[in-house]
Amino acid sequence: MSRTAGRGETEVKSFCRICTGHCGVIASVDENRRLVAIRGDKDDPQTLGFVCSKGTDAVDSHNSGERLLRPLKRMPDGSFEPIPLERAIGEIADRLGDIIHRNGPGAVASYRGSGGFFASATLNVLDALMAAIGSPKKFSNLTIDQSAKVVAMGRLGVWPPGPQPFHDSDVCMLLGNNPLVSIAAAAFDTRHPLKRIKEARARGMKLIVVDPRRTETAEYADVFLQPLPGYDAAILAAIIRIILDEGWQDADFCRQHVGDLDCLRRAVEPFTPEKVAEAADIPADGLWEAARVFARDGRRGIAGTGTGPSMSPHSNLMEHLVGCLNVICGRFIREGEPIDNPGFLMGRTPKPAQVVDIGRSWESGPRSRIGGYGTVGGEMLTGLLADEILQPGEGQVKCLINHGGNPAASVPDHRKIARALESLELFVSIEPVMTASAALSDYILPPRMPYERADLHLSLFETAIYPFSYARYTPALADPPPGSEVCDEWYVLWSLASRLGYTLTCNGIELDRDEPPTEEQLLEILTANAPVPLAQIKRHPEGYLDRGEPMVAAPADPATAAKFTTMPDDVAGEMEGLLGDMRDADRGGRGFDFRLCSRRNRHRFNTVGHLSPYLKKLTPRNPAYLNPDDLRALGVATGDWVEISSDNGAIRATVAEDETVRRGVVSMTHCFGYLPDTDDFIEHGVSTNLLISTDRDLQTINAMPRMSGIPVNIEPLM
Ligand SMILES: Nc1nc2c(c(=O)[nH]1)N[C@H]1C(S)=C(S)[C@@H](COP(=O)(O)OP(=O)(O)OC[C@H]3O[C@@H](n4cnc5c(=O)[nH]c(N)nc54)[C@H](O)[C@@H]3O)O[C@H]1N2
Ligand SMILES: Nc1nc2c(c(=O)[nH]1)N[C@H]1C(S)=C(S)[C@@H](COP(=O)(O)OP(=O)(O)OC[C@H]3O[C@@H](n4cnc5c(=O)[nH]c(N)nc54)[C@H](O)[C@@H]3O)O[C@H]1N2
Ligand code: SF4
Ligand SMILES: [Mo]
Repeated sequence: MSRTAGRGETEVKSFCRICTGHCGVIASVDENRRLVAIRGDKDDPQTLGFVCSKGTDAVDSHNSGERLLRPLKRMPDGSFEPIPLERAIGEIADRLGDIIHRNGPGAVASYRGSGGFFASATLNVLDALMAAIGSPKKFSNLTIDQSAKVVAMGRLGVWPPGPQPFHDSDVCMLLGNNPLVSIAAAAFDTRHPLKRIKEARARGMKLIVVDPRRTETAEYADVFLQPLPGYDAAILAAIIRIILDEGWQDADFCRQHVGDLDCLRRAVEPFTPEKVAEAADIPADGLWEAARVFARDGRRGIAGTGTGPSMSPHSNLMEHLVGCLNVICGRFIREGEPIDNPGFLMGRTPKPAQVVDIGRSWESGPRSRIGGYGTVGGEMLTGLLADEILQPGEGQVKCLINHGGNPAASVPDHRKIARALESLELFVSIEPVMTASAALSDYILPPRMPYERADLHLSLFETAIYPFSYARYTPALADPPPGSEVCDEWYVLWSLASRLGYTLTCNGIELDRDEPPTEEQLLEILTANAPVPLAQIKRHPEGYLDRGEPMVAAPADPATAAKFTTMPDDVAGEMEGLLGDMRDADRGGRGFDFRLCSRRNRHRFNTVGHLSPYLKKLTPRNPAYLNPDDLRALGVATGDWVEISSDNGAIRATVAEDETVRRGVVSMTHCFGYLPDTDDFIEHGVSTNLLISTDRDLQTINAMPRMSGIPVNIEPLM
C-alpha cells in the first residue's frame, strides 16, 4: 500500500515492472533493505505520478507469506518438498539431457509469460538456451494476445519510420482497447493515460471508440460505436468503403505507395454501411460519422486495436483492415519528419520513408507438428501448445520450461491445457508464487521479485511504450526475505546450459560457459545496440531522455521501395468468409443468444494478484457483467447465479448489472479461477478459458483461439 518513508528508511526512484505502463515510483526500503512503501513519483517526467493498486501492492507481494522462498520439488505423492537450488538445477539438467537424448531437441519447449518479459537481464537468456538446445519450440503469451499485428505487417508491408504519434494527432480511433484501465495501447500514450487523454482533448483531438462496452476510455469519445463483438473487420471494411467512395483518402500517398488500391476498393464493395450496421447492430450513421471524423476532418493520427477484436473471430482480417485504413489515409511519418522514438535498446537503423515488404515469416522456417502452422514473430503458437504436448509422435513436447507465465490459467481450453501440462515428463516453472502452473510443475524455482533485481525497460515494445527516445534503468533496491533461497532467473538458465555443455549467445555476444555472467553484464549486453552506454542511462534515475538531434525519416531507396499489398489472395478469401458469416448471422445465428467478451480488471494483471489479500479485497471474483435489460429478460438480478455455456464447456458465476455493457453481450475478465476441477467462484472467480476450444475456431496463420465474442447461452440457476 502507498505511504511515504518513515525513520531509518531510504527512498529510491525506480519503476514498476508489472505492466508496460512502467510507472515511475518512489520505493522506500528500511535499514534491512526490505521494501516498505511504494508511491507514484509525481516528479516522474513520463508517468507524472500515476500508480495503480497493483503497483503499490508490490510491497505486500514482495513480503507476502504466499511468496515461495525456496525451490520446491514435486514428490511422487504430489506434495512439494524444498530442495537446494544447485541440487534442483542439477536434477533438472540431468532430466533435460535425458529427454533430449531420447527424443531429440524438439521435445523441449519454453513458454515465456508476462513475468518473464519484464525480467530484462533474463530476456535473451531463455531464447539463447532454446537456440543452444536446437529447439524451435518457443511459446509465449504473445500468440494468445495480439499477434494479429505481426501477421498484418507480413501481409500488408511496413513503413519503417512508423505511424504518426499520438501526441500531435488530431484524431485517434481505438477498437477494443481500454487504455484507461489496461494502461496498454499501441495507438495511444499510456504514460498516465487519463492525463494524456485530457491533454489531447484540450488541444482538440477527436477520439473514436468502437467497443461493445461503454468503457472508461469511451467516456472521452467524440464518436462511440457499440457493436456486437467480432464485427470489427466488417466495420472497418464499411469505413474504408465510405472513405474511398467519398474520396477522403490521401490520394497522393495511395498513388505512390499502394500497389492494389482497386482490389481493396472491390473487396470492400459488398460491405455497405447499411448491411454492416445491421449485422453489427449499430446505426449506419455511426459508420459515416466515424469515417468523417477520422478521414475527412482528421489530418493526423491513427486507428489502433486492442485485445478485444484481436481475440474475436476474423481477428487477422480485422488487423489487416485497420492497417489498410491507416494506409489509405497516409497516417505515417513522412520523409524529413522527426521520428520521436526511433528505438533505444533495440538499436537504431536509418528509417526510409517507404514501404518495406518484410515477407511472411510463417511461410518459411519450422512448422508446427499440429496443423502445419509456421512461426509468428519467431515463435510457435500457443493455441497449439496443449496439442503439441498431448499428441504422441515424433517431436512431441515432453519438457516445458515456463519462465514467468501461468499457462495453466491463461491459455484457452482450460481443461485441455491443464491435462497437457500435467502429462509432461518435466515441467519447470520459474515463478514466485504457487500458481495453477506452479502446482502442476515438477520443479518450482522462485526468483527474486522485481524490486530485488536491476532492470531496464521492456525493450521489445519500447517504441510503443515511450513516445520519445528514452531508456530507463533501476538498480536492485531491496533484498529477498532473510533466510530465503531465491534464484536469479538468468542464472538458472545459464547453469542448465553450462551443465549440458552448451554455450549461450545473447544479443550476438557469447557467454562464458564455465563462469556465470553477472546481472550487470547481461544488462550491458542488452544495451549493446543502444545509442548510449548503460553507464550513461544509469546516471539518470528518472530515466534517460535522449535530447540529441532527432532522427528524421530518410528518403526512400528506389532499389528497395515496395508497395503496400492491401488485398493479397488469402485476405481476399477471408473477406469472403466474413461475408458468409454475416449472411449466417442474418439467418438467425447459431443457437447461442449471447457473446462473451473479454475485459481487463483494474486490480489484477492477468493471473497476477489472485493471492494478494489487498487486491482480492478490491476484486474478489470475476462476475458476469450484463446489461440491465438482459438481466430482466433472463429474470435475474445482481448476485444471482447463472450457468454460462459454450460449445466447449460451462461455467457458473454470479451476474452483475452493468449498463455500460450492450445488450446481447456478457463481459467477463479472464485469468480468474485456478485449475479446472478446483474452480470455486466465490473463492477465486472462474476461468473463462473453460468456454474456449482450441480444437476449432482457430485463426489461420497464428492459430489464435476465439477468446472474445464467444457464442454462449446463459441459464439462471436457482
Ligand atoms: N480467456 C482469455 N484468456 C486470456 C486472455 C483473455 O483476455 N481472455 N488474455 C491473454 C493475454 S493478453 C495474455 S498476455 C496472457 C497472459 O498469460 P501469462 O503470461 O501466462 O499469465 P500471467 O498471469 O501474466 O503470468 C505472469 C506470471 O509471472 C509471475 N511473476 C510475477 N513476477 C515475476 C518475476 O519477477 N519473475 C518471474 N519469473 N515470474 C514472475 C506471476 O506470478 C504469474 O504467474 O493471458 C491470455 N489469456
Ligand atoms: N489492470 C490490468 N491491466 C492490464 C492487464 C490486466 O489483466 N489488468 N493485462 C495486460 C495485458 S496482458 C494486455 S494484452 C493489455 C490489453 O489491453 P486492452 O486491449 O486495452 O484490454 P482491455 O482493457 O480488456 O480492453 C479490451 C476491450 O475490448 C472490448 N472487446 C471485446 N471484444 C471485442 C470485439 O470483438 N470488438 C471490439 N471492438 N471490442 C471488443 C472489451 O469490451 C474491452 O473494453 O492490458 C494489460 N494491462
Ligand atoms: S499501471 Fe500499475 S501495474 Fe502497470 S506499471 Fe503502473 S503501477 Fe505498475
Ligand atoms: Mo496480453
